[in-house]
Parts: sequence; C-alpha cells; structure tokens
Amino acid sequence: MFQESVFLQNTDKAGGHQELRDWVQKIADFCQADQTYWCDGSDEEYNRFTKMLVEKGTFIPLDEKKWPNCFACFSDPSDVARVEDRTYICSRTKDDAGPTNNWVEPREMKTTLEGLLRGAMKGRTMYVIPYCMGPIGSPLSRLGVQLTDSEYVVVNMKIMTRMGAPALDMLGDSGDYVKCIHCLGAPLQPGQQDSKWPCNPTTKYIVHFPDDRYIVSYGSGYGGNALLGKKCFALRIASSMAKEQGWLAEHMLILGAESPEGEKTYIAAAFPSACGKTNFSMLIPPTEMNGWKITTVGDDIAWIRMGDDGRLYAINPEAGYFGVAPGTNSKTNANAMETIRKNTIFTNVAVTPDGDIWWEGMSKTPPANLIDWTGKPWDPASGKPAAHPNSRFTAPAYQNPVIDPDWESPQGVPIGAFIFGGRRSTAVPLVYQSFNWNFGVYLAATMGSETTAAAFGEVGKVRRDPFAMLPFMGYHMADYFNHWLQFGRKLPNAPRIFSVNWFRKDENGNFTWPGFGQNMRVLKWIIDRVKGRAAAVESPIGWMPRYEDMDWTGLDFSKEDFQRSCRSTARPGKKR
Ligand code: SAT
Ligand code: MN
Repeated sequence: MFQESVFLQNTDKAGGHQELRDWVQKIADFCQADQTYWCDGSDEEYNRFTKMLVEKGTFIPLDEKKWPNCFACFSDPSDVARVEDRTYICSRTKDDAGPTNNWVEPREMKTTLEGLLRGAMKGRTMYVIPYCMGPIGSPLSRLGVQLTDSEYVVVNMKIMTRMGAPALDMLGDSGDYVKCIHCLGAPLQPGQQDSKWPCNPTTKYIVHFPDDRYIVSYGSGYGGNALLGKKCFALRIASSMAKEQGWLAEHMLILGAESPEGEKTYIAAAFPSACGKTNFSMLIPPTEMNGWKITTVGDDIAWIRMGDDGRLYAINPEAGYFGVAPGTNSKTNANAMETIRKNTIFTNVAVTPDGDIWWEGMSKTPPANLIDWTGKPWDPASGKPAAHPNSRFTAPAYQNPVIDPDWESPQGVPIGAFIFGGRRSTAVPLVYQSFNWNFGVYLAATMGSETTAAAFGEVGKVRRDPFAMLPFMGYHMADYFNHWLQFGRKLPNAPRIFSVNWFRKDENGNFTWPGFGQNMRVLKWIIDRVKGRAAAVESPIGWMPRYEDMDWTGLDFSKEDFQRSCRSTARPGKKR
C-alpha cells in the first residue's frame, strides 16, 4: 500500500552506467521483485524509510526528547549475529580459500544460490544501494552496489557508508564496483502479512566470490550478514583486493593520540569482535595524565597503504559505528553515549513503554516495566538478559564528540604503531613490543582471545584468531601472513608492533588491570617507545616495560599490581 504511493516516484536515478543498469534489471527479474527503487542517500529518503519501518511495526520510535530521531527494533530470535558456519569464501580452488574458510566450488555454489534466489523477492521492493567505502573522492576508496529487499538494510547502510547519489556520481558511466546481492529469503504471497523482522529462519548463506568480486547474502537481515559493505566487502573481498594490489585491509580501529605538547601519533589496533574496539577508539584519558587527547578515525576497519614518503597511511572505509550496546555507559564510554544520543538505530536492546531504552551495564538499576529484546515484558528475576548480549547501536561517526579532524582525509592518516590484543585471562602480559616486523607478524598470527557471549562458541575458551581476522579472511590465511611479511620488507621504517591484554585476571577471578581510560598509560608507553623515549627490558617474547618505565601519576597501582598484570600467574612455586 504505502509502497506504491511513496516509492514509484524515483525509478530513474540510475545514472549512465549501462552495465550496472543491466545487472540490476537482470537480478530484479530473476528475484521477481515487485519493483526496483534506486536509493539517493538523502536525509529526506532516510526519514521516509524510518517512517515506513515504524508503520510496518519493525521500528519503535523512541522518546523524541530523550532520543531524538532514534528507533529501536527486535530481530527474529534466529537472526542475532553473524553466522560463521554459513559464511563461505568460494575462490576458484579450495586451496585459495585456505584451511580457515568454508569453501564450495564456485559453480556449484552459484547453482545453489540461483535455486534460492529465483522468485525470492516476490511481493517486495528491490532497493539499489550504490555506496562508497572510504571518503567520497579518495583514491583509497572503493565502490560497491548492494541490491537488497530490506528497508532495515537501507537505513543502516545510510549510516554505515557514503550511500546514494554521491557514490553513483563517483561510479560514473563505467566505474568498477563490487556487486552485492542481499535477499531476506522471505517472499510474500499476494495479501500475505509481512513479519516485523523478515528473514529465513532455516536457510542462511553469506557467500563471497573473491575472483569475481561478488557477494551474495541470503536469509539474514542482521549486522555483518546483511550490511554487506562492512565485513563482507571491507574485509573479506577487500583483503583479497589488497593482496593483489599491494595494500592491507585490516580488522583494526584507528585512533589519534595527541600529547600535551601537541605531538600527534596515529595508531591502528586489531582486536577480535566484542573486545572493546569502539571503547578504545574513543578513550578518555584520566585527568591526571594532563592534556593527553584521543581522537577517533575509525572503530573497526582500516585500509592501509604505503605513501610516497614510505610511511603507512590508513583510512576508515566506514561512515558509522555498529557497536555492541551492553556494557556501554557514561563511565565506560561517555563519548559513545554522546554519539548515540540522536539519529541512531538500536537493535535488540530492551525498551520501556514510554520510549526509553536499556541494556545490561547501562545503569545499575534497570528502569521499571522493561520489554526485553524478544518483545516480552522482562522479569528481572528470570536470570535472562533484557538486551541481547550482541545488541547493537548504528550511529553516524560524525556525531562522535572526539572524531578526528582528519577522519575523512582522502590520503588517510600516517600510522605510527600497530597494536594487537585479545581477551586473555592468563599468560599474555599487559603490554610488550615485538623485536621487529617479522616478530610482530608472528605475534599477530598466533594471537587468541577468550570467547564471549557476543562472539562464538563456548564462553571463556581461547579461540585462535590470527590478526583478529579469522572470520574475515578472504583468502588463504598463510598467503595473508606472507603478504604481511613481504609488505614489511618494502617499508623503509616500518611501524613498531605491540601486543596488549586488558583482560588478565588474578587467582580470584578479578581483572588485574583497571582498563578503559587507564589504557592511556599503556598507550603512552607505546608512543614513547615509538619515539625512542621510553625504556624497556628484553624478554623472550619482546620488549617489556618495567614498573618504573610507565607513568603512574594519580593512579593507585603498586609494583605488585603491575607484576600481576605482566607476569605469568601459572608458574608453580614462583613467588609473585
Ligand atoms: O555483525 S558485525 O559483523 O557487523 C559485528 C561483528 O560481529 O563484529
Ligand atoms: Mn569488528
């Protein structure tokens, strides 16, 4: 009903790219979509779509005073996270995909997908989303076009990417782009009532064809399964492009650290999903560390190249944050709380009848009468969380109060150091520096992290996650390690590589390190090492700070506390 009145106005924004037009027509015909709509990416269009999602019952508008232009929604309980066991890298040969990826012979997979996609958009509109990963006009940016039958995806892509007319302009009449097909796998029969979160509860496929630069996603409407610019393009397909073209596509945040003297250092840091990358990228230094300032370039993905001066330059290909909500509050991440105050989409958080929201860790006492993420009244005594542990906010990056002034710089920002980190309750010390680039590649290749409720598998088990790229590698992991080794050989003065671990626990299960803003102390030591100002001692795994090598001003943290954060707790008979 609203579809005819609202949408049929704009089918001719397609531009002059004939090959793109032909492809769009072919897929619309094959999927038997009712109509095709080309997104222009305007705010006016966004508002039209959120209104439609409210009318459908998918979006719950939040209190206009407290949460201006914000919406909450609940996904289908079968559709709450990336589905790694349904994710495929369909390279020409199994060996090209390597031992860490699911692989099916590309022709066989295409036949399977054709079987699923034929007629699969019946009763729905197919939206065409031209989008740019990276700043519009940057030589480091790359273009994609996503076809989708999900309005939720359209509004999320508007926040997460530069989408619509500017991307189409950049594409011109013949530009290259990554083809992305996304289908919910939930066609509608005439007169059939749509569900609030359409998806296919039984069949899901997230498929990449790196040789064709092609992505097909079927059956899920959630996060990285459906917003194909993010993990599918900016990591899996981009890693394969980067290998071919001599750059790096990494699962890394990028932050700027400015010293009290005004010296700026940019750092790229890799952590697995749900290890606090967003928090770290927006860190607020403790007041005692007079005058240090952190700014955010990106919170999840970095595309990195060598510049003419031999230094490495990074861009954030994304335009928004798809961050984990639980645990976020004004103490753990005041900047994130500020970022999500308006124009934000909340998925799978708990809501109140009067348009407020809540998640575990947002405040000590939950508000009364909460409705949990399954849409039912929440019973605090049930032991079940009100918000799903992987509930998320989608928020525009420009709303971040500490966004870096150069976050959209077309040439990127110069990287001074790399950090790799995981969630390890034992064994891995607070911080150490690898002896050189090759040691650093080994450090990153062997990293691991304990699983959380938001990530995969049994909670608390160490999962090896090389470079935090295990679920995001677009080709053979060993070829990727080799790409890093070869890449390093070309760098006249390669950035130093560090390991950090904020998550060590003592024998009573308490964290040994206060974390959050205090991570600035570790960051300061890292920066001082890069500049040749800080001392360290040699250990078998690399250079480590002694207690006296770090700045403890204003923090009650003893030498013993420090030892607990740095030395093995598992050495029998060794007194700490
Ligand atoms: O769902 S996403 O892939 O976007 C987030 C994550 O799991 O890291
Ligand atoms: Mn991530």
